[in-house]
Amino acid sequence: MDLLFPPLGAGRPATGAPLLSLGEARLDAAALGAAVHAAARLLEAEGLTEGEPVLIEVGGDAENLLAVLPALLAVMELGAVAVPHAGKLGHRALAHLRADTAARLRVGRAAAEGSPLTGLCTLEPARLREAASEGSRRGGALRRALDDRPCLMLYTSGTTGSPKGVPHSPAGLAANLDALARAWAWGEATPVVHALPLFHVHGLVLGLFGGLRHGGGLLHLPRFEPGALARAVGERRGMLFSVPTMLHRLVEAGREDPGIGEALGRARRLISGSAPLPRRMHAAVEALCGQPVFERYGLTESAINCAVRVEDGPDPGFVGPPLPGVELKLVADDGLSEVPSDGESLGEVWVRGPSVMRGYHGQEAASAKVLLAGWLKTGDIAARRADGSVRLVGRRSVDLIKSGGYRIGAGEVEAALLELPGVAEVAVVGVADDDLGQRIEAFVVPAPGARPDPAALIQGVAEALSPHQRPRAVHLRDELPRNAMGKVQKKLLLD
Ligand code: MLC
Ligand code: AMP
Repeated sequence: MDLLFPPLGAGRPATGAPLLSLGEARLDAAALGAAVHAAARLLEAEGLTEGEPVLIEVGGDAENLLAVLPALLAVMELGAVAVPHAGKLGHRALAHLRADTAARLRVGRAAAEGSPLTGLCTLEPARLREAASEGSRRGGALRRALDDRPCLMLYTSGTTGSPKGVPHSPAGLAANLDALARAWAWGEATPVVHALPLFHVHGLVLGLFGGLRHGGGLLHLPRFEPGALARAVGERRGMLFSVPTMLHRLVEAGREDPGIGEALGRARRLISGSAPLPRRMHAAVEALCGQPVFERYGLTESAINCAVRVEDGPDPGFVGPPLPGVELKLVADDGLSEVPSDGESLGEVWVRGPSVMRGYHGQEAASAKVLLAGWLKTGDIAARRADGSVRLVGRRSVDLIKSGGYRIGAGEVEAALLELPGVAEVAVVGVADDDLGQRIEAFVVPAPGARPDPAALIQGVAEALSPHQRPRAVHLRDELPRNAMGKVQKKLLLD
């Protein structure tokens, strides 16, 4: 039977090579397998049922993650649905996650007093560590077949409203990871190194699941620091997974510290994704370390769609052709016809394939808006060369912001701001930023007689949603520019 994570399957010889490295800790296949089994036994003892969602807090330090990640894998192996979330998720976002999943169980640190997670049955890291140290590989885990039932649900923002859950299945994930392995010659000799968060496609699916599935493993740094990341990639001769903001900071830090360029130069491959990497950054990274960057393009709703193939060589400005098994077309404004692949004509990217979601969790209307006969309307605008390579040029909506590689819905931030004292009206925009790609800024009309403190509003969003969704600047205004219909003219705010 084909498994999602073959190196964890019973009967495989333990090589002793690290499969999961966190901080100073190194787990080989046998040690990780034992930790997953131990977590599975605890989950079974809590009465975990097939298809049940389990909230998993993938935050904190290396020690914490070392306990939590095997539990995440165990949830998937037992036929339930892992729902990872940030350790710093705010109260509004947590309340939504709890309500939307109707979860009964969670894995993570004890909920703080008054937390929306209070009352859920909780498996804490200390308990997981204790169970793992008891050893013994009993229990029914590590046998998840490549079926179509959800094993993972990732939450992502839309232009309006609260985040929506995107279910993924083992069959879809495996197809995606196997296609990427061919594009990047990614096998057990290629460890992944990254400092990405573990609640998104990039860090979790590609980094952790890819490292496990292809056998090279993952070295994860829970905190991004340019020098430490460069050294780790160089020492392991690993494949760096990064977002453009990280490459920008590596280049900046490399100006002061020549060791960064030397270490990056020893990497097996440099990969960037989640947001556009400007051509000048491709050039700056290559000047720093002598290595080209390969880009790939994906969405929470589809996993990875396109990747520049190693055999084709680097292709700055392009995200590569569709992966094997992915159908891609560029659709004109009429929503019907396809634009020609002439390198210039622009259309919306539609994709179809095994890893494209079947629909958002419990959201029929929202799903129908973006899905048509299996095609996902991505909202991304692109041109395509005759050889199939795709060049992304922007997004359909200004209300989906990409900041530091995080996807942030303007509507969610606006709703959080409107709940704060002294705020009458608000408009949130993404402003071009050399480091973050886009920087969130908020324009706020105070309530009559009020004078809200911008710093308090920024803090309020960080605490309600998460730190990365906070505006980097808040501007107080007497009124917002509106058209004759009363709709806020965000483009005028960006001028
Ligand atoms: C700052 N902090 C605050 C705060 N201000 N905390 C509370 N309240 C406030 N007001 C804290 C943060 O929590 C964090 O702490 C630290 O200060 C720095 O926060 P930051 O300034 O927001 O982070 P920054 O340095 O800007 O982060 C840059 C970054 C990050 C590149 C490291 O943006 C990042 O990790 N991006 C990756 C996003 C990603 O993986 N996207 C993939 C999506 S999947 P602490 O303790 O946390 O350090 C996808 C599909 C695909 O897109 O194609 O891949
Ligand atoms: P998310 O759901 O967080 O994965 O965000 C998906 C969005 O990230 C896509 O719709 C794109 O707009 C953007 N994206 C991902 N990869 C790239 C890339 N290589 N270049 C430009 N944009 C990208």
